[in-house]
Amino acid sequence: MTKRALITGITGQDGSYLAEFLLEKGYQVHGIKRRTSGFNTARIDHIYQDPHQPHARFKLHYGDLTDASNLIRTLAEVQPDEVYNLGAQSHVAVSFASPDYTADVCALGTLRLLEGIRFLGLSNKTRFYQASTSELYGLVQETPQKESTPFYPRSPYAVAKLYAYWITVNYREVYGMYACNGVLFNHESARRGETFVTRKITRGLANIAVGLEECLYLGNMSALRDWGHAKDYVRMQWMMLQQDRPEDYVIATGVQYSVRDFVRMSAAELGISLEFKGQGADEVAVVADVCGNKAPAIKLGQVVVRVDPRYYRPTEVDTLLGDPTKARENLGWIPQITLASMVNEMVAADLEIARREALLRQHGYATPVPKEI
Ligand code: NDP
Ligand code: GDR
Repeated sequence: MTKRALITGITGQDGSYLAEFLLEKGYQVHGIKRRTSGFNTARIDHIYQDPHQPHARFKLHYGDLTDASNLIRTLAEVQPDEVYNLGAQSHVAVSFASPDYTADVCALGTLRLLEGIRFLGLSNKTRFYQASTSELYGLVQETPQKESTPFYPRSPYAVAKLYAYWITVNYREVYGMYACNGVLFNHESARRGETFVTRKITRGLANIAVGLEECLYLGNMSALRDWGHAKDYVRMQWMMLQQDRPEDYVIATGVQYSVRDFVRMSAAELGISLEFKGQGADEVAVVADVCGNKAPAIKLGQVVVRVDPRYYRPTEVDTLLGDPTKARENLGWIPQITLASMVNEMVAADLEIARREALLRQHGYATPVPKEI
């Protein structure tokens, strides 16, 4: 029998990789996408299948995590073997601006799905994966963070995800559902949203390299994160649902870098050596050396990164470092993609986009569109 998976957040970074992964495994993949005024399927267009094809294994359903009746109808129609709840207002900084909406989507959205599964009598059939987060650790109580480390969320996003974490545990305990949390540390890729710091850096530096922009503005460059690759992490999401018993797992690399390190590594991919000067809001990154031909618009001494305190968070999560021992020992999960190769992939992808944009502008087919990110 072909297994059926339902993915919320299928149009996002993880949803797109997970859909690819499950299609390769032979699943029938259903995804919930939001109605937007423009197209929002760029990350999954390459796996789209015409629903008129008799054997199409990929289907999108309009829906929203804030809409319980829609979720129940979709669950009833799909009768999924596995539900992956990846949908979220996932930006920590934005959650301070939209706390109510963030809670509705991230916290109550999770409850609506779990309750839908229960209400439809699918508790014994449907396995449930909840996209939990290292942001739960917030003001860290122990380093490195593992499954037993106490939580201390530091943003409306993290508090909403705390509810989602515990309601998932609760439905497992009360109704015997196969429901589990993957407590995932930051994971990135060339498909990462442009406003998260890694992608903002690779995109910004690539734009500067070809002369589309002059300077990149960042917030707290001393923040420390444990960055992995999204492809490795979606494999683990699936593995978690294939076990005999549902359990919660920390997924991380166990290695930590600062935002400043990520800037330095991304610049090096472009042949640029940076010198960091000053501190706090006065810190800047200056070009100390350039080699190769990847960054024709860069000049020695150019200030390519400045700090803009607008990007500071009201309450920051200064440091996160995960301990993935349980995932390695119980499931044999070991991340395959190193940070260096991920940075290489992200910079190469953004450089290609920047070069194409530069060419279009040069020939009058595009004009600069300033974007606030
Ligand atoms: P993205 O922000 O790339 O994707 C979020 C997805 O959720 C998008 O498909 C988005 O749709 C969808 N979405 C947003 N609001 C709603 C809503 N109201 N109803 C239905 N869908 C909605 O996130 P990632 O792929 O990076 O992350 C996937 C999940 O994992 C998220 O829950 C995130 O919080 C969590 N997580 C992510 C980590 C990471 O480092 N990437 C680490 C730990 C947890 P649209 O495309 O229309 O915006
Ligand atoms: P995070 O990711 O908040 O960890 O949440 P993000 O990339 O946004 O920030 C990481 C760190 O970088 C600092 N930072 C900046 N961040 C952004 N976005 N923009 C900047 O200009 C900037 N300058 C410095 C931040 O202050 C922070 O310390 C991500 C999301 O994917 C969540 O959904 C997920 O739950 C967690 O990872 C684990």
